Amino acid sequence: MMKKFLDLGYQPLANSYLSSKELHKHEKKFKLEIGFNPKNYLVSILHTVPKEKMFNKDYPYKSSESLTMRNQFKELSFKLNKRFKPNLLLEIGSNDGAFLKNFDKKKVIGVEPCQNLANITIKKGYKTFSNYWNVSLAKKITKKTKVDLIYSANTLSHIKNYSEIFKAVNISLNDKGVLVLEDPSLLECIKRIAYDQFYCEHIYVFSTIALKKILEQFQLEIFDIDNLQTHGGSNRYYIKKKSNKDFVITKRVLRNISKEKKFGLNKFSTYKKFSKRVFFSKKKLNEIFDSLSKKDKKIIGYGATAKSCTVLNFCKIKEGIISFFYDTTSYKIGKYLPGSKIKIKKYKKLNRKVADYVYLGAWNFKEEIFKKERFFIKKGGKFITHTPTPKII
Ligand code: JHZ
Repeated sequence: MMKKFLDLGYQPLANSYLSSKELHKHEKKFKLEIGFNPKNYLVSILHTVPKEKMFNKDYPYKSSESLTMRNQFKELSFKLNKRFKPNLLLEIGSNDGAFLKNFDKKKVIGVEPCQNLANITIKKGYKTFSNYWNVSLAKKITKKTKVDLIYSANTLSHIKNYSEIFKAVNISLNDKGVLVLEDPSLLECIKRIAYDQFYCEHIYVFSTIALKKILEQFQLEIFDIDNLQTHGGSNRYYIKKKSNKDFVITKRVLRNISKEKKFGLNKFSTYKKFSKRVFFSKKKLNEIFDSLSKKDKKIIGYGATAKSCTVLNFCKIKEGIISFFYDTTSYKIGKYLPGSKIKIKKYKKLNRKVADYVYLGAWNFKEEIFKKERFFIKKGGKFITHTPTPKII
């Protein structure tokens, strides 16, 4: 049923940063192939890794690490309060509480399977369940009171069994309640040749047309959409139970659907073209690194993202080409990127003594980073990006 269109080779677990002790041990790698299902338009990776291997007590990614995300969650909390006035809200994949902390503690419940992250909100007094979201948890949490709003950002794309998610949502959500989902947009991913949206954790990259089809199976429907710049282009879907007639389906939903169909997200040929562009992108990026290395330019990386794992391993960029990465996440500092084994150092403001060129691992935070590093830019420092086309900026 799934038709393969892209092979990104063998890849290590994207968020499994290596300690110096692990550096010389054998790293387990997994085939990263991407496919398209012509029946429901779903795009997904073809070989999945058990969730316990990825989302556990050592999960390194914290949503609060970026100012952009902190601001966005704050803004969104105002918006949701104003539009839906929820008395009780539940977040699936609450991470370190970047979103939850904008609400009254009595009015929110977090669900976060990674214990190290759940502990952060538990310690701050937020009711948080350190579990995977599923039917039995939904029954337990909302036995007495159902919730008015369920929010989940960058979580649905990580869960193989989406049926379980929506079944559980139907149990916990009031009949008049709203489900708000936020995930990278497939249209933006394809347009920007952002093939690094594919890695072990991102089982799906959703389009509106695919999500719509899935939701139909659970008597749920999208009634509004926000197109966001977040994470290199995301969609925020507002979803209701079909039986709820309080919300009309906005023109934005219809516009997104026709935009995606016009672009060809419902056709396999679109993905084959994308695949060709990905290989071209690899060639171009390698040419840039090769020419700078020949000139003995100092190159470092910025933002040791999960996405970087796909790029570095697919393009075979190793330590020696990029000397090290800067990152602000304490858990990543002192470790090495999986596969490429490039060291991660504690972030310091960029200056020309350290680097001539900086590869943007966190390209999705380009604006925030460029603002922070204006001094480096003023002094002639340059950045390298692979999206939408590999270039020096
Ligand atoms: P960022 C993770 O992906 C994993 P990643 C996950 N699978 C997912 O879906 C998304 O998040 C949402 C650093 N940084 O957000 C912090 C700086 O050092 O692009 C982070 O390590 N300085 C759950 O890892 C990384 O970059 C800065 O100024 O691809 C950003 O990671 C900024 C802005 C970030 O997600």
